Amino acid sequence: MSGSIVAGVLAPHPPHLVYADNPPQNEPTAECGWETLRWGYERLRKDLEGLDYDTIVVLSPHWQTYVGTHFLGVPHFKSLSVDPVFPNLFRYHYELDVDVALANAICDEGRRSGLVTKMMENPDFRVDYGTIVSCHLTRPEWDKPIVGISSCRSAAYYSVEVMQEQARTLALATQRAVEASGRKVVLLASNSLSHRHFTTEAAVPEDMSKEHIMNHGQYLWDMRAIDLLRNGKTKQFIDEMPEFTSQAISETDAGALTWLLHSLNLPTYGAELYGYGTVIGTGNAVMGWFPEAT
Ligand code: 2X7
Ligand code: FE2
Repeated sequence: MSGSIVAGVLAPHPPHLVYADNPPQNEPTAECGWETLRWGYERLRKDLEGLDYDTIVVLSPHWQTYVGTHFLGVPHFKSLSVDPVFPNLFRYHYELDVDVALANAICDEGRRSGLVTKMMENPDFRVDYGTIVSCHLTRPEWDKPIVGISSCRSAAYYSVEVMQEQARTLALATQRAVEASGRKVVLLASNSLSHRHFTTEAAVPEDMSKEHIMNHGQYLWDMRAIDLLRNGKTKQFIDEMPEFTSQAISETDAGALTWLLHSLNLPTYGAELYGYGTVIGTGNAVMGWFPEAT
């Protein structure tokens, strides 16, 4: 049977959201915080519960590889993930399974399409917090294997346009590999929208009287992006991505959202918006696309 992509999710990864949820895996504890995003993720999880799927495929901006795109290639990882900037919020004990067969298939398809790709086979590798946070918030049970994909940083080395071309090629490779695998998958683009952030932290991190967007310009960019995506103007959003990425210093520079939207064939149907909120001044939206519901 042919595999398929049953959902695509814009799944931002501020570790603050895990901290505020107080799961048993995380050492620090919080009183509350960032509810509009956490409640948004809660609604996303309810919608995903109604879907039958085998694997979560996630592309993370915080696994940065400077020569090509890499894929987690070890069946099981277990370790402690500590956020380098927020060790006070995120000390998370993770244990996860990898769908190595599907990872290999995407890696091979990508290479056949001209991308530089590589399987990451070091069993002591520490999985990045972007992958862990997005997967945790989407499926805290950790009962589905994942495919972890790195960000090859071509926006930094070349330009957003080059990043977009490579992300599109990776998306087509992902589609072909998923179809051939027979798997039903959920794709996650793990990234924030606008990404200017405060450089100091409130004494109580979850003090929401201190949380707000960095500036009005960033807010306007986020609203524009969300409006386009909610109205199925995905192609227009992709065309505006170079300006959005540079003006809003957006985490879309990683290629995750471009990869997701091309994997979904640039949807002309609207995305479901589950929530929007700021985290230390950055703009974050949880959004979902359900190709089989259209
Ligand atoms: O990685 C992040 C992020 N993208 C946004 C906000 C806060 C922390 O970490
Ligand atoms: Fe990030």
